[in-house]
Amino acid sequence: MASVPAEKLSETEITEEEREQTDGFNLLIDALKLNDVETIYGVPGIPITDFGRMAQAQGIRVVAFRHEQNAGNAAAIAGYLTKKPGICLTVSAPGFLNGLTALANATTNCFPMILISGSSEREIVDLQQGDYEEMDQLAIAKPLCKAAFRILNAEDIGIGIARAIRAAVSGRPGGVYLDLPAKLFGQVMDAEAGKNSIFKITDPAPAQIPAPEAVERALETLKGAKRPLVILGKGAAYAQADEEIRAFLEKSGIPFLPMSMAKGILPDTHPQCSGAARSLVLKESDVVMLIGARLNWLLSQGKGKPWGGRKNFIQVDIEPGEMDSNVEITAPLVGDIGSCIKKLLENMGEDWAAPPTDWTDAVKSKKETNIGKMAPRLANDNFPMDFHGALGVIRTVIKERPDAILVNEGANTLDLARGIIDMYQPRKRLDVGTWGVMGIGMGFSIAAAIETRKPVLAIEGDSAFGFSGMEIETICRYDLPVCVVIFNNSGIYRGTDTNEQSADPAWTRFVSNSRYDKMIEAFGGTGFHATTPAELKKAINSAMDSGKPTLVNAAIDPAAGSESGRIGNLNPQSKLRKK
Ligand code: ADP
Ligand code: TPW
Ligand code: MG
Repeated sequence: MASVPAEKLSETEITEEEREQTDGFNLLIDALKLNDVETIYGVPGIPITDFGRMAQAQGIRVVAFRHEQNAGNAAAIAGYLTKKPGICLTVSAPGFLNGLTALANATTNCFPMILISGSSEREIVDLQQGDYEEMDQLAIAKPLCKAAFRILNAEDIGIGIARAIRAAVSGRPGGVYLDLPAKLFGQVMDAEAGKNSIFKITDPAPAQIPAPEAVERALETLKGAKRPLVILGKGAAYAQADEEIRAFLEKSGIPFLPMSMAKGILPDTHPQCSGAARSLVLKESDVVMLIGARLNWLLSQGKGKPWGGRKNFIQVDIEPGEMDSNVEITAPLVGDIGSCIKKLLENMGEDWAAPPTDWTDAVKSKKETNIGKMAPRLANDNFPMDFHGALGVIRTVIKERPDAILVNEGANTLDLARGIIDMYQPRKRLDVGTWGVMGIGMGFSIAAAIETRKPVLAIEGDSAFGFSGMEIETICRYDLPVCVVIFNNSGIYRGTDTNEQSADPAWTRFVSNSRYDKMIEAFGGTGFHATTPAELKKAINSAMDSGKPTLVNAAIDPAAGSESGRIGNLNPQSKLRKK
Protein backbone atom coordinates (compact mmCIF):
# COMPACT_ATOMS: atom_id res chain seq x y z
CA MET A 1 0.00 0.00 0.00
CA ALA A 2 1.22 3.49 -0.87
CA SER A 3 2.41 5.46 2.12
CA VAL A 4 0.37 8.37 3.39
CA PRO A 5 1.99 11.82 2.96
CA ALA A 6 3.35 13.12 6.27
CA GLU A 7 1.13 16.23 6.27
CA LYS A 8 -1.97 14.05 6.15
CA LEU A 9 -1.00 11.92 9.15
CA SER A 10 -2.43 14.29 11.69
CA GLU A 11 -5.68 14.76 9.83
CA THR A 12 -8.54 12.98 11.47
CA GLU A 13 -10.18 12.15 8.16
CA ILE A 14 -7.42 9.63 7.29
CA THR A 15 -9.04 6.24 7.20
CA GLU A 16 -7.41 3.12 8.60
CA GLU A 17 -6.96 1.80 5.06
CA GLU A 18 -4.95 4.83 4.01
CA ARG A 19 -2.22 4.21 6.55
CA GLU A 20 0.54 1.83 5.69
CA GLN A 21 -0.15 -1.33 7.61
CA THR A 22 1.55 -4.50 8.68
CA ASP A 23 0.26 -7.72 10.20
CA GLY A 24 1.15 -10.54 12.56
CA PHE A 25 2.73 -12.61 9.80
CA ASN A 26 5.14 -9.87 8.84
CA LEU A 27 5.92 -8.72 12.37
CA LEU A 28 6.79 -12.27 13.43
CA ILE A 29 9.08 -12.76 10.46
CA ASP A 30 10.71 -9.36 10.95
CA ALA A 31 11.25 -9.96 14.67
CA LEU A 32 12.81 -13.38 14.02
CA LYS A 33 15.06 -12.05 11.27
CA LEU A 34 16.12 -9.11 13.38
CA ASN A 35 17.25 -11.62 15.98
CA ASP A 36 19.35 -13.64 13.54
CA VAL A 37 16.96 -16.54 13.07
CA GLU A 38 18.17 -18.03 9.79
CA THR A 39 16.39 -21.38 9.76
CA ILE A 40 13.00 -22.71 10.83
CA TYR A 41 12.42 -26.48 11.13
CA GLY A 42 8.80 -27.58 10.88
CA VAL A 43 5.79 -29.22 9.27
CA PRO A 44 3.12 -27.10 7.49
CA GLY A 45 -0.66 -26.99 7.99
CA ILE A 46 -3.42 -24.78 9.45
CA PRO A 47 -2.74 -22.10 10.70
CA ILE A 48 0.95 -21.77 9.81
CA THR A 49 1.21 -22.69 6.12
CA ASP A 50 1.28 -19.11 4.88
CA PHE A 51 3.60 -18.11 7.68
CA GLY A 52 6.15 -20.65 6.44
CA ARG A 53 5.67 -19.53 2.84
CA MET A 54 6.16 -15.89 3.75
CA ALA A 55 9.19 -16.64 5.92
CA GLN A 56 10.74 -18.52 3.02
CA ALA A 57 9.92 -15.69 0.64
CA GLN A 58 11.66 -13.28 2.99
CA GLY A 59 14.88 -15.23 3.14
CA ILE A 60 14.51 -17.47 6.19
CA ARG A 61 15.44 -21.06 5.36
CA VAL A 62 12.35 -23.14 6.07
CA VAL A 63 13.13 -26.85 6.30
CA ALA A 64 10.05 -29.06 6.06
CA PHE A 65 10.05 -32.45 7.78
CA ARG A 66 7.82 -35.51 7.62
CA HIS A 67 7.10 -35.54 11.38
CA GLU A 68 7.25 -32.74 13.96
CA GLN A 69 9.32 -34.70 16.47
CA ASN A 70 12.16 -34.81 13.97
CA ALA A 71 11.80 -31.12 13.21
CA GLY A 72 11.88 -30.47 16.96
CA ASN A 73 15.01 -32.57 17.42
CA ALA A 74 16.60 -30.67 14.55
CA ALA A 75 15.79 -27.34 16.21
CA ALA A 76 17.14 -28.56 19.55
CA ILE A 77 20.48 -29.65 18.19
CA ALA A 78 20.73 -26.50 16.08
CA GLY A 79 20.45 -24.63 19.38
CA TYR A 80 23.16 -26.77 20.97
CA LEU A 81 25.52 -26.26 18.04
CA THR A 82 25.03 -22.51 17.65
CA LYS A 83 24.09 -21.19 21.13
CA LYS A 84 21.10 -19.54 19.45
CA PRO A 85 17.65 -21.04 20.01
CA GLY A 86 16.65 -23.46 17.26
CA ILE A 87 13.13 -22.81 16.00
CA CYS A 88 10.56 -25.53 15.41
CA LEU A 89 7.22 -24.60 13.85
CA THR A 90 4.17 -26.84 14.13
CA VAL A 91 0.42 -26.82 13.61
CA SER A 92 -2.02 -26.99 16.50
CA ALA A 93 -2.94 -29.95 18.77
CA PRO A 94 -1.51 -33.10 17.09
CA GLY A 95 1.42 -31.32 15.45
CA PHE A 96 2.10 -29.49 18.70
CA LEU A 97 2.06 -32.77 20.65
CA ASN A 98 4.39 -34.39 18.14
CA GLY A 99 6.83 -31.54 18.66
CA LEU A 100 6.44 -31.56 22.43
CA THR A 101 8.58 -34.66 23.00
CA ALA A 102 11.47 -32.89 21.33
CA LEU A 103 10.83 -29.76 23.42
CA ALA A 104 10.86 -31.75 26.65
CA ASN A 105 13.99 -33.60 25.53
CA ALA A 106 15.71 -30.30 24.69
CA THR A 107 14.87 -28.95 28.15
CA THR A 108 16.19 -32.11 29.81
CA ASN A 109 19.43 -31.80 27.85
CA CYS A 110 19.81 -28.02 28.36
CA PHE A 111 19.53 -27.30 24.62
CA PRO A 112 18.00 -23.93 23.70
CA MET A 113 15.03 -24.21 21.37
CA ILE A 114 11.68 -22.56 20.80
CA LEU A 115 8.66 -24.60 19.78
CA ILE A 116 6.30 -22.23 18.00
CA SER A 117 2.86 -23.71 17.47
CA GLY A 118 -0.18 -22.25 15.86
CA SER A 119 -3.28 -22.73 18.00
CA SER A 120 -7.03 -22.56 17.64
CA GLU A 121 -9.44 -19.80 18.70
CA ARG A 122 -9.10 -19.06 22.41
CA GLU A 123 -12.78 -18.20 22.83
CA ILE A 124 -13.80 -21.62 21.56
CA VAL A 125 -10.95 -23.61 23.12
CA ASP A 126 -11.56 -22.15 26.57
CA LEU A 127 -15.28 -22.94 26.44
CA GLN A 128 -14.39 -26.37 25.02
CA GLN A 129 -16.82 -25.93 22.17
CA GLY A 130 -15.01 -28.24 19.78
CA ASP A 131 -12.82 -26.04 17.58
CA TYR A 132 -10.66 -27.48 14.83
CA GLU A 133 -7.69 -29.08 16.61
CA GLU A 134 -8.86 -27.77 19.96
CA MET A 135 -6.36 -28.00 22.78
CA ASP A 136 -5.12 -25.82 25.63
CA GLN A 137 -1.56 -26.07 24.34
CA LEU A 138 0.00 -23.50 26.66
CA ALA A 139 -1.15 -25.34 29.78
CA ILE A 140 0.08 -28.66 28.44
CA ALA A 141 3.49 -27.34 27.41
CA LYS A 142 4.20 -25.49 30.67
CA PRO A 143 5.43 -28.36 32.87
CA LEU A 144 7.53 -29.78 30.05
CA CYS A 145 9.69 -26.81 29.23
CA LYS A 146 11.63 -23.96 30.78
CA ALA A 147 9.08 -21.27 29.95
CA ALA A 148 5.85 -20.95 27.96
CA PHE A 149 4.29 -17.82 26.49
CA ARG A 150 1.30 -16.85 24.34
CA ILE A 151 1.09 -13.75 22.17
CA LEU A 152 -2.45 -12.41 21.70
CA ASN A 153 -1.80 -9.00 20.17
CA ALA A 154 0.30 -8.06 17.18
CA GLU A 155 1.87 -5.18 19.10
CA ASP A 156 3.29 -7.68 21.62
CA ILE A 157 5.16 -9.76 19.04
CA GLY A 158 8.49 -8.00 19.60
CA ILE A 159 8.32 -8.53 23.35
CA GLY A 160 6.99 -12.06 22.98
CA ILE A 161 9.88 -13.10 20.74
CA ALA A 162 12.36 -11.41 23.09
CA ARG A 163 10.97 -13.25 26.12
CA ALA A 164 11.14 -16.56 24.29
CA ILE A 165 14.71 -16.10 23.06
CA ARG A 166 15.99 -14.86 26.43
CA ALA A 167 14.36 -17.71 28.32
CA ALA A 168 15.85 -20.26 25.93
CA VAL A 169 19.48 -19.12 25.98
CA SER A 170 20.10 -17.31 29.26
CA GLY A 171 21.16 -19.12 32.42
CA ARG A 172 20.74 -22.88 31.96
CA PRO A 173 19.55 -23.19 28.36
CA GLY A 174 16.33 -25.06 27.62
CA GLY A 175 13.15 -25.39 25.64
CA VAL A 176 10.56 -22.62 25.37
CA TYR A 177 7.03 -22.90 24.07
CA LEU A 178 5.49 -20.01 22.15
CA ASP A 179 1.76 -20.19 21.44
CA LEU A 180 0.46 -18.24 18.46
CA PRO A 181 -3.34 -18.31 18.04
CA ALA A 182 -4.49 -18.32 14.40
CA LYS A 183 -6.03 -14.87 14.73
CA LEU A 184 -2.69 -13.26 15.60
CA PHE A 185 -1.19 -13.90 12.17
CA GLY A 186 -3.77 -11.84 10.32
CA GLN A 187 -4.05 -9.06 12.92
CA VAL A 188 -3.33 -5.72 11.31
CA MET A 189 -1.64 -2.69 12.84
CA ASP A 190 0.00 0.53 11.76
CA ALA A 191 3.27 -0.31 10.02
CA GLU A 192 5.31 2.40 11.74
CA ALA A 193 4.07 1.40 15.21
CA GLY A 194 4.70 -2.21 14.28
CA LYS A 195 8.25 -1.49 13.24
CA ASN A 196 8.87 0.30 16.53
CA SER A 197 7.47 -2.62 18.52
CA ILE A 198 10.10 -5.13 17.41
CA PHE A 199 13.79 -4.96 18.29
CA LYS A 200 17.10 -6.78 18.33
CA ILE A 201 17.68 -8.19 21.80
CA THR A 202 20.72 -6.81 23.60
CA ASP A 203 22.94 -9.53 25.07
CA PRO A 204 20.41 -12.41 25.22
CA ALA A 205 22.72 -14.67 27.28
CA PRO A 206 24.67 -12.36 29.59
CA ALA A 207 28.00 -13.60 30.97
CA GLN A 208 27.68 -14.86 34.54
CA ILE A 209 30.89 -14.13 36.36
CA PRO A 210 31.68 -16.38 39.34
CA ALA A 211 32.32 -14.92 42.79
CA PRO A 212 36.07 -14.54 43.53
CA GLU A 213 35.83 -16.50 46.78
CA ALA A 214 34.17 -19.39 44.94
CA VAL A 215 37.06 -19.42 42.46
CA GLU A 216 39.57 -19.46 45.34
CA ARG A 217 37.72 -22.27 47.11
CA ALA A 218 37.69 -24.36 43.94
CA LEU A 219 41.42 -23.89 43.40
CA GLU A 220 42.24 -24.66 47.03
CA THR A 221 40.20 -27.87 46.85
CA LEU A 222 41.95 -28.86 43.64
CA LYS A 223 45.38 -28.07 45.10
CA GLY A 224 44.73 -30.33 48.07
CA ALA A 225 44.01 -33.31 45.81
CA LYS A 226 46.27 -36.34 45.53
CA ARG A 227 44.21 -38.01 42.81
CA PRO A 228 42.26 -35.27 41.02
CA LEU A 229 39.91 -35.81 38.09
CA VAL A 230 38.03 -33.40 35.82
CA ILE A 231 34.78 -34.56 34.21
CA LEU A 232 33.71 -32.63 31.14
CA GLY A 233 30.01 -32.68 30.23
CA LYS A 234 28.02 -31.45 27.27
CA GLY A 235 27.52 -28.09 29.04
CA ALA A 236 31.26 -27.57 28.54
CA ALA A 237 30.92 -28.35 24.84
CA TYR A 238 27.88 -26.06 24.57
CA ALA A 239 29.76 -23.17 26.20
CA GLN A 240 32.22 -23.01 23.28
CA ALA A 241 35.07 -22.19 25.66
CA ASP A 242 37.31 -24.76 23.97
CA GLU A 243 40.57 -22.81 24.19
CA GLU A 244 40.12 -21.89 27.84
CA ILE A 245 39.24 -25.46 28.79
CA ARG A 246 42.27 -26.83 26.98
CA ALA A 247 44.57 -24.24 28.58
CA PHE A 248 43.17 -24.96 32.04
CA LEU A 249 43.50 -28.73 31.71
CA GLU A 250 46.97 -28.62 30.23
CA LYS A 251 48.20 -26.19 32.86
CA SER A 252 46.71 -28.31 35.65
CA GLY A 253 47.95 -31.63 34.27
CA ILE A 254 44.83 -33.31 35.69
CA PRO A 255 43.40 -36.38 33.93
CA PHE A 256 40.01 -35.67 32.37
CA LEU A 257 37.05 -37.83 31.52
CA PRO A 258 34.68 -36.62 28.79
CA MET A 259 30.99 -37.48 28.97
CA SER A 260 29.58 -38.71 25.69
CA MET A 261 28.86 -35.40 23.94
CA ALA A 262 31.90 -33.72 25.53
CA LYS A 263 34.22 -36.06 23.64
CA GLY A 264 36.46 -34.04 21.34
CA ILE A 265 36.58 -30.79 23.36
CA LEU A 266 40.11 -32.09 23.72
CA PRO A 267 40.90 -35.05 21.47
CA ASP A 268 40.25 -38.48 22.93
CA THR A 269 43.88 -39.20 22.03
CA HIS A 270 45.13 -36.39 24.34
CA PRO A 271 47.64 -37.75 26.90
CA GLN A 272 45.44 -36.53 29.79
CA CYS A 273 42.26 -38.14 28.43
CA SER A 274 41.30 -40.99 30.71
CA GLY A 275 38.27 -42.27 28.84
CA ALA A 276 39.90 -45.68 28.49
CA ALA A 277 40.47 -45.82 32.27
CA ARG A 278 36.94 -44.70 33.23
CA SER A 279 36.29 -47.22 36.00
CA LEU A 280 39.64 -46.57 37.61
CA VAL A 281 39.44 -42.77 37.65
CA LEU A 282 35.87 -42.72 39.00
CA LYS A 283 36.72 -45.15 41.74
CA GLU A 284 40.18 -43.99 42.79
CA SER A 285 39.99 -40.20 42.43
CA ASP A 286 39.81 -38.13 45.63
CA VAL A 287 38.71 -34.76 44.21
CA VAL A 288 36.44 -34.50 41.20
CA MET A 289 35.75 -31.30 39.30
CA LEU A 290 32.60 -31.39 37.18
CA ILE A 291 32.52 -28.91 34.32
CA GLY A 292 29.07 -28.71 32.69
CA ALA A 293 28.14 -32.24 33.75
CA ARG A 294 25.40 -33.31 36.16
CA LEU A 295 25.68 -36.11 38.68
CA ASN A 296 22.66 -37.92 37.24
CA TRP A 297 22.20 -41.61 36.37
CA LEU A 298 24.96 -41.38 33.78
CA LEU A 299 27.40 -40.85 36.66
CA SER A 300 25.61 -43.14 39.13
CA GLN A 301 24.37 -40.05 41.01
CA GLY A 302 27.91 -39.47 42.30
CA LYS A 303 27.80 -42.30 44.80
CA GLY A 304 27.87 -46.04 45.29
CA LYS A 305 30.18 -48.71 43.99
CA PRO A 306 31.50 -47.03 40.83
CA TRP A 307 32.72 -44.10 42.95
CA GLY A 308 34.61 -46.18 45.47
CA GLY A 309 33.74 -43.99 48.43
CA ARG A 310 33.24 -40.42 49.53
CA LYS A 311 35.17 -37.70 47.73
CA ASN A 312 35.25 -33.96 47.36
CA PHE A 313 33.35 -32.46 44.47
CA ILE A 314 33.89 -29.14 42.75
CA GLN A 315 31.10 -28.27 40.33
CA VAL A 316 31.23 -25.63 37.62
CA ASP A 317 27.71 -24.91 36.39
CA ILE A 318 25.52 -21.97 35.44
CA GLU A 319 22.59 -23.34 37.45
CA PRO A 320 22.92 -22.74 41.21
CA GLY A 321 20.14 -25.22 41.97
CA GLU A 322 22.24 -28.01 40.49
CA MET A 323 24.63 -27.88 43.45
CA ASP A 324 24.14 -30.60 46.11
CA SER A 325 21.44 -32.23 44.00
CA ASN A 326 22.85 -35.71 44.63
CA VAL A 327 25.89 -35.41 46.87
CA GLU A 328 27.50 -32.56 48.77
CA ILE A 329 29.40 -30.18 46.51
CA THR A 330 32.20 -28.76 48.66
CA ALA A 331 33.27 -26.17 46.10
CA PRO A 332 30.36 -24.88 44.01
CA LEU A 333 31.45 -22.56 41.21
CA VAL A 334 28.40 -20.91 39.71
CA GLY A 335 28.76 -19.00 36.48
CA ASP A 336 29.07 -19.55 32.77
CA ILE A 337 31.83 -22.00 31.91
CA GLY A 338 33.82 -19.56 29.77
CA SER A 339 33.98 -16.98 32.59
CA CYS A 340 34.62 -19.60 35.29
CA ILE A 341 37.50 -21.30 33.49
CA LYS A 342 39.03 -17.93 32.64
CA LYS A 343 38.98 -16.97 36.33
CA LEU A 344 40.44 -20.31 37.37
CA LEU A 345 43.27 -19.88 34.87
CA GLU A 346 43.98 -16.32 36.00
CA ASN A 347 44.21 -17.41 39.62
CA MET A 348 46.21 -20.60 39.28
CA GLY A 349 49.52 -18.76 39.54
CA GLU A 350 52.76 -19.59 37.77
CA ASP A 351 53.81 -22.40 40.08
CA TRP A 352 50.84 -24.75 39.78
CA ALA A 353 52.07 -28.23 40.70
CA ALA A 354 51.13 -31.16 38.48
CA PRO A 355 49.22 -34.00 40.21
CA PRO A 356 51.39 -36.67 41.90
CA THR A 357 52.97 -38.93 39.28
CA ASP A 358 51.87 -42.15 41.02
CA TRP A 359 48.31 -41.08 40.14
CA THR A 360 48.92 -40.00 36.56
CA ASP A 361 51.11 -43.07 35.97
CA ALA A 362 48.44 -45.39 37.31
CA VAL A 363 45.86 -43.82 34.98
CA LYS A 364 48.23 -44.01 32.03
CA SER A 365 49.06 -47.64 32.60
CA LYS A 366 45.41 -48.68 32.98
CA LYS A 367 44.58 -46.79 29.83
CA GLU A 368 47.32 -48.48 27.83
CA THR A 369 46.29 -51.91 29.06
CA ASN A 370 42.67 -51.35 28.08
CA ILE A 371 43.50 -49.88 24.69
CA GLY A 372 45.85 -52.81 24.03
CA LYS A 373 43.14 -55.32 24.95
CA MET A 374 40.63 -53.68 22.64
CA ALA A 375 42.89 -53.37 19.58
CA PRO A 376 42.63 -56.94 18.22
CA ARG A 377 38.84 -56.97 18.69
CA LEU A 378 38.54 -53.83 16.58
CA ALA A 379 40.69 -55.31 13.84
CA ASN A 380 38.63 -58.52 13.61
CA ASP A 381 37.37 -59.63 10.25
CA ASN A 382 34.61 -61.92 11.50
CA PHE A 383 31.80 -63.01 9.23
CA PRO A 384 29.05 -62.36 10.06
CA MET A 385 30.38 -58.95 11.04
CA ASP A 386 30.18 -58.07 14.75
CA PHE A 387 29.89 -54.67 16.43
CA HIS A 388 33.61 -54.42 17.14
CA GLY A 389 34.71 -55.25 13.61
CA ALA A 390 32.29 -52.68 12.16
CA LEU A 391 33.15 -50.01 14.72
CA GLY A 392 36.87 -50.55 14.24
CA VAL A 393 36.35 -49.43 10.65
CA ILE A 394 34.28 -46.40 11.60
CA ARG A 395 36.86 -45.43 14.19
CA THR A 396 39.38 -45.11 11.33
CA VAL A 397 36.90 -43.22 9.14
CA ILE A 398 36.47 -40.56 11.85
CA LYS A 399 40.22 -40.41 12.48
CA GLU A 400 40.68 -39.62 8.81
CA ARG A 401 37.70 -37.23 8.69
CA PRO A 402 37.81 -35.52 12.09
CA ASP A 403 35.58 -32.65 10.99
CA ALA A 404 32.65 -34.96 10.22
CA ILE A 405 29.78 -34.87 12.71
CA LEU A 406 28.94 -38.22 14.25
CA VAL A 407 25.29 -38.80 15.18
CA ASN A 408 24.70 -41.95 17.21
CA GLU A 409 21.74 -43.85 18.66
CA GLY A 410 20.74 -47.42 19.48
CA ALA A 411 21.65 -49.66 22.41
CA ASN A 412 24.72 -51.78 21.57
CA THR A 413 25.26 -49.54 18.57
CA LEU A 414 25.35 -46.53 20.89
CA ASP A 415 27.24 -47.86 23.89
CA LEU A 416 29.98 -49.57 21.92
CA ALA A 417 30.41 -46.71 19.43
CA ARG A 418 30.73 -44.22 22.29
CA GLY A 419 33.65 -46.12 23.75
CA ILE A 420 35.34 -47.15 20.54
CA ILE A 421 35.17 -44.13 18.24
CA ASP A 422 37.67 -41.43 19.22
CA MET A 423 36.60 -37.85 18.63
CA TYR A 424 39.06 -35.11 17.75
CA GLN A 425 37.06 -31.88 17.63
CA PRO A 426 34.47 -30.26 19.91
CA ARG A 427 30.71 -30.69 19.31
CA LYS A 428 31.20 -33.42 16.72
CA ARG A 429 29.44 -36.16 18.65
CA LEU A 430 25.65 -35.85 18.95
CA ASP A 431 23.65 -38.60 20.59
CA VAL A 432 20.69 -39.69 22.69
CA GLY A 433 21.75 -37.48 25.63
CA THR A 434 20.32 -37.41 29.13
CA TRP A 435 17.18 -39.44 28.45
CA GLY A 436 18.72 -42.03 26.15
CA VAL A 437 15.91 -41.24 23.73
CA MET A 438 15.55 -43.09 20.45
CA GLY A 439 14.49 -41.00 17.47
CA ILE A 440 17.00 -38.15 17.45
CA GLY A 441 18.97 -39.59 14.53
CA MET A 442 17.64 -38.01 11.37
CA GLY A 443 16.57 -34.70 12.97
CA PHE A 444 20.04 -34.22 14.48
CA SER A 445 21.72 -35.24 11.22
CA ILE A 446 19.70 -32.80 9.13
CA ALA A 447 20.28 -29.83 11.43
CA ALA A 448 23.96 -30.69 11.89
CA ALA A 449 24.48 -30.66 8.13
CA ILE A 450 22.52 -27.44 7.69
CA GLU A 451 23.97 -25.50 10.62
CA THR A 452 27.62 -26.51 10.24
CA ARG A 453 27.87 -27.34 6.51
CA LYS A 454 30.04 -30.30 7.52
CA PRO A 455 29.56 -33.91 6.46
CA VAL A 456 27.46 -36.04 8.81
CA LEU A 457 27.90 -39.73 9.63
CA ALA A 458 24.93 -41.20 11.49
CA ILE A 459 25.59 -44.54 13.20
CA GLU A 460 22.16 -46.01 13.87
CA GLY A 461 20.83 -49.17 15.45
CA ASP A 462 18.20 -50.68 13.15
CA SER A 463 15.54 -50.05 15.79
CA ALA A 464 16.78 -46.55 16.57
CA PHE A 465 16.69 -45.62 12.88
CA GLY A 466 13.06 -46.64 12.61
CA PHE A 467 11.97 -43.83 14.93
CA SER A 468 12.92 -41.11 12.43
CA GLY A 469 13.75 -43.08 9.28
CA MET A 470 11.19 -41.41 7.01
CA GLU A 471 13.32 -38.28 7.13
CA ILE A 472 15.75 -39.83 4.67
CA GLU A 473 13.34 -38.32 2.14
CA THR A 474 14.03 -34.93 3.75
CA ILE A 475 17.78 -35.60 3.54
CA CYS A 476 17.40 -36.35 -0.19
CA ARG A 477 15.05 -33.41 -0.80
CA TYR A 478 17.56 -30.94 0.63
CA ASP A 479 20.47 -32.88 -0.89
CA LEU A 480 22.38 -33.01 2.39
CA PRO A 481 25.83 -34.60 2.88
CA VAL A 482 24.52 -37.20 5.32
CA CYS A 483 25.67 -40.83 5.35
CA VAL A 484 23.41 -43.04 7.47
CA VAL A 485 24.94 -46.34 8.54
CA ILE A 486 22.45 -48.87 9.90
CA PHE A 487 23.80 -51.50 12.24
CA ASN A 488 21.34 -54.12 11.13
CA ASN A 489 21.22 -56.95 13.65
CA SER A 490 17.55 -57.60 12.86
CA GLY A 491 16.27 -56.38 16.17
CA ILE A 492 16.33 -54.49 19.41
CA TYR A 493 19.57 -55.52 21.20
CA ARG A 494 19.69 -58.76 19.18
CA GLY A 495 17.90 -60.51 16.37
CA THR A 496 17.77 -63.95 17.92
CA ASP A 497 14.90 -63.87 20.44
CA THR A 498 12.11 -66.38 19.89
CA ASN A 499 8.47 -66.52 20.89
CA GLU A 500 7.40 -70.08 21.69
CA GLN A 501 3.71 -69.33 22.16
CA SER A 502 2.45 -68.27 18.74
CA ALA A 503 3.42 -67.55 15.16
CA ASP A 504 4.17 -63.96 16.11
CA PRO A 505 7.84 -63.05 16.23
CA ALA A 506 9.46 -62.16 19.57
CA TRP A 507 8.73 -58.53 20.24
CA THR A 508 12.37 -57.50 20.01
CA ARG A 509 12.70 -58.95 16.48
CA PHE A 510 12.48 -57.34 13.03
CA VAL A 511 12.32 -58.84 9.57
CA SER A 512 15.60 -60.69 9.00
CA ASN A 513 18.03 -59.62 6.29
CA SER A 514 16.19 -56.33 5.64
CA ARG A 515 17.78 -54.09 3.03
CA TYR A 516 17.50 -50.57 4.42
CA ASP A 517 19.81 -49.39 1.64
CA LYS A 518 16.95 -49.81 -0.82
CA MET A 519 14.83 -47.29 1.09
CA ILE A 520 17.00 -44.31 0.22
CA GLU A 521 17.07 -45.30 -3.43
CA ALA A 522 13.34 -44.61 -3.55
CA PHE A 523 14.18 -40.93 -3.04
CA GLY A 524 17.16 -40.69 -5.35
CA GLY A 525 19.88 -41.28 -2.76
CA THR A 526 22.55 -43.96 -2.99
CA GLY A 527 22.36 -47.20 -1.02
CA PHE A 528 25.22 -49.55 -0.06
CA HIS A 529 25.12 -53.01 1.43
CA ALA A 530 28.08 -54.22 3.50
CA THR A 531 28.58 -57.63 5.09
CA THR A 532 32.27 -57.44 6.10
CA PRO A 533 34.46 -54.74 7.68
CA ALA A 534 36.31 -54.35 4.36
CA GLU A 535 33.05 -53.77 2.46
CA LEU A 536 31.87 -51.39 5.15
CA LYS A 537 35.02 -49.31 4.94
CA LYS A 538 34.76 -49.05 1.18
CA ALA A 539 31.07 -48.17 1.30
CA ILE A 540 31.39 -45.45 3.95
CA ASN A 541 34.40 -43.87 2.30
CA SER A 542 32.76 -43.71 -1.07
CA ALA A 543 29.53 -42.44 0.52
CA MET A 544 31.38 -39.70 2.41
CA ASP A 545 33.44 -38.78 -0.64
CA SER A 546 30.26 -38.25 -2.66
CA GLY A 547 28.98 -35.60 -0.25
CA LYS A 548 25.49 -36.83 -1.16
CA PRO A 549 22.60 -38.48 0.71
CA THR A 550 23.66 -42.09 1.26
CA LEU A 551 22.63 -45.06 3.38
CA VAL A 552 24.78 -48.05 4.23
CA ASN A 553 23.08 -51.24 5.41
CA ALA A 554 25.71 -52.88 7.64
CA ALA A 555 24.71 -56.52 8.24
CA ILE A 556 25.62 -57.31 11.85
CA ASP A 557 25.54 -60.75 13.45
CA PRO A 558 22.04 -60.99 15.02
CA ALA A 559 23.60 -62.82 17.98
CA ALA A 560 26.27 -60.22 18.70
CA GLY A 561 24.47 -57.71 20.95
CA SER A 562 23.59 -57.82 24.63
CA GLU A 563 20.32 -56.90 26.33
CA SER A 564 20.01 -53.09 26.71
CA GLY A 565 23.60 -52.62 25.50
CA ARG A 566 25.70 -51.54 28.47
CA ILE A 567 22.84 -50.60 30.79
CA GLY A 568 21.18 -53.97 31.25
CA ASN A 569 21.61 -53.49 35.00
CA LEU A 570 18.76 -50.94 34.90
CA ASN A 571 16.24 -53.61 33.82
CA PRO A 572 14.00 -54.80 36.66
CA GLN A 573 14.62 -58.51 37.20
CA SER A 574 11.65 -60.85 37.35
CA LYS A 575 11.92 -63.37 40.14
CA LEU A 576 9.55 -65.68 38.24
CA ARG A 577 11.06 -65.60 34.76
CA LYS A 578 11.84 -69.10 33.52
CA LYS A 579 15.32 -70.13 32.27
P1 ADP B 1 26.39 -34.61 30.42
O1 ADP B 1 25.17 -35.38 30.03
O2 ADP B 1 27.35 -34.46 29.32
O3 ADP B 1 27.00 -35.14 31.67
P2 ADP B 1 24.57 -32.68 31.48
O4 ADP B 1 23.54 -32.39 30.44
O5 ADP B 1 24.20 -33.61 32.54
O6 ADP B 1 25.93 -33.12 30.75
O7 ADP B 1 25.01 -31.33 32.18
C1 ADP B 1 25.16 -30.14 31.48
C2 ADP B 1 25.25 -29.05 32.52
O8 ADP B 1 25.88 -27.93 31.91
C3 ADP B 1 23.92 -28.58 33.06
O9 ADP B 1 23.88 -28.69 34.46
C4 ADP B 1 23.85 -27.11 32.62
O10 ADP B 1 23.26 -26.27 33.60
C5 ADP B 1 25.29 -26.76 32.41
N1 ADP B 1 25.55 -25.70 31.44
C6 ADP B 1 25.04 -25.58 30.20
N2 ADP B 1 25.56 -24.50 29.58
C7 ADP B 1 26.40 -23.93 30.45
C8 ADP B 1 27.25 -22.78 30.41
N3 ADP B 1 27.33 -22.01 29.34
N4 ADP B 1 27.97 -22.49 31.52
C9 ADP B 1 27.89 -23.26 32.62
N5 ADP B 1 27.13 -24.36 32.71
C10 ADP B 1 26.39 -24.68 31.65
C1 TPW C 1 11.63 -43.09 22.58
C2 TPW C 1 13.90 -48.03 24.52
C3 TPW C 1 16.39 -48.23 24.08
S1 TPW C 1 17.49 -48.72 22.93
C4 TPW C 1 16.29 -49.22 21.86
C5 TPW C 1 15.03 -49.00 22.39
C6 TPW C 1 13.76 -49.33 21.69
C7 TPW C 1 16.64 -49.79 20.51
C8 TPW C 1 17.82 -50.71 20.53
O1 TPW C 1 17.91 -51.41 19.32
P1 TPW C 1 18.83 -50.91 18.16
O2 TPW C 1 20.28 -51.10 18.78
O3 TPW C 1 18.65 -49.48 17.90
O4 TPW C 1 18.61 -51.80 17.02
P2 TPW C 1 21.11 -52.47 18.98
O5 TPW C 1 22.41 -52.19 18.34
O6 TPW C 1 21.29 -52.73 20.44
O7 TPW C 1 20.37 -53.58 18.30
N1 TPW C 1 11.54 -45.52 22.98
C9 TPW C 1 12.23 -44.37 23.09
N2 TPW C 1 13.45 -44.33 23.65
C10 TPW C 1 13.99 -45.46 24.13
N3 TPW C 1 15.19 -45.37 24.71
C11 TPW C 1 13.32 -46.70 24.00
C12 TPW C 1 12.07 -46.67 23.42
C13 TPW C 1 15.10 -48.43 23.69
MG1 MG D 1 19.49 -53.57 16.46
